[in-house]
Amino acid sequence: MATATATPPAPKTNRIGLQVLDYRGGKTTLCAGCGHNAISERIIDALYEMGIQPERLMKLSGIGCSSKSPAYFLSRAHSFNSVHGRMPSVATGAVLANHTMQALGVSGDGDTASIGMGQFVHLMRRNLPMIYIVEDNGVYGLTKGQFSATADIGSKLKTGVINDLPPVDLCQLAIELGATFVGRSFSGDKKQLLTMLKAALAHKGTVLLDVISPCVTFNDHEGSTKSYKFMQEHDEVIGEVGFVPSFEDISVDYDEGSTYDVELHDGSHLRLRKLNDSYNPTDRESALNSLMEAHKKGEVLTGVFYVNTKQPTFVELLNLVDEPLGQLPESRIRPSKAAFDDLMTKLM
Ligand SMILES: Cc1ncc(C[n+]2csc(CCOP(=O)(O)OP(=O)(O)O)c2C)c(N)n1
Ligand code: SF4
Ligand SMILES: [Mg+2]
Repeated sequence: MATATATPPAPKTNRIGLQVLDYRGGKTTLCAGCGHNAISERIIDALYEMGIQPERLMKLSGIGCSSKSPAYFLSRAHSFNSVHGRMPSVATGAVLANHTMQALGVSGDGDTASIGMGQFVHLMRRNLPMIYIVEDNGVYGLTKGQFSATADIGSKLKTGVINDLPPVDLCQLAIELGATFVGRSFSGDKKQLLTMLKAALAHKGTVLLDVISPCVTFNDHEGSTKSYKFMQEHDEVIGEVGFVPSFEDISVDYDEGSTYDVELHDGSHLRLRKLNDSYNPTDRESALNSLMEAHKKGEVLTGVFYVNTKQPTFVELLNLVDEPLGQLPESRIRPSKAAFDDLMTKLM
């Protein structure tokens, strides 16, 4: 008698019919246990769960172990690995050439806060629509673990060298300069990081996510303030982050008295639990004060610190046409001979 063969279950797909496999990249060459690998995993999950078409994503990075990581997620997306510290100018050009795509930048604390600082600050003040992730381990991992500009004062290298310079807080800087969605997370906090990434995908404007991402090879020892152990002991969550995407039922129950509800551009909702009455994530001063207070106490504050959904993006400020500039036909970008002649007459 013939035995019935069971039909294998259909693979799980997202809202655009793709499997999580469609969001994967090449095999990582980073050290086992490197925080950057966990961040790549969360990026894959967030893009899958939000149903972003892989070919609609542009991945941008600089130089460093962190900047290599876009090779390890979304092979089907477009990718540009720039010169060290120059990702912001490449991203600005790419977004202006095609603002209909989702831009995702991945950089390191060295790539951003040292060689790339000049470029970083100008990106933040323009509110260019993109997500900018700093995989922050306090060292230049790729060049064997020298201190970066985000290393805390008093932290110690494996060689015993103590850092005696104050750190640059990239979140504080981004808020001061004009970024409109600013937060910090930890590569070891799966739930918080995934939620923040999904909310970031629904925001229109510059998102800066500083993700503490321990370097297991050069900065995970006693005396480091960017180690797994230090983060487990000093991570102070500013308020639980919740996110309801526009394609789900937004009436999900929440207590208005204890939660800030911020409607994002695509109709999604970011929900932040209130921890105290003086903190308001839509108020820059509140956000900056909280970060400064946390520094004084030696805590690493994580969560979404600041959101502003009212500020026009750089694309809106420039009044760009709806279509990608890079795809406009010559007839729309080249002034006619009559227009040139007219201009020349006026200049004479
Ligand atoms: C112009 C230039 N200067 C210096 C270097 C050497 N270099 C390569 S990566 C790097 C720092 C990387 O640190 P970070 O951005 O924190 O990335 P990580 O490796 O820690 O993830 C440096 C200084 C370089 N490649 N190019
Ligand atoms: S050296 Fe550090 S930052 Fe680079 S891959 Fe290894 S653990 Fe990650
Ligand atoms: Mg680094």
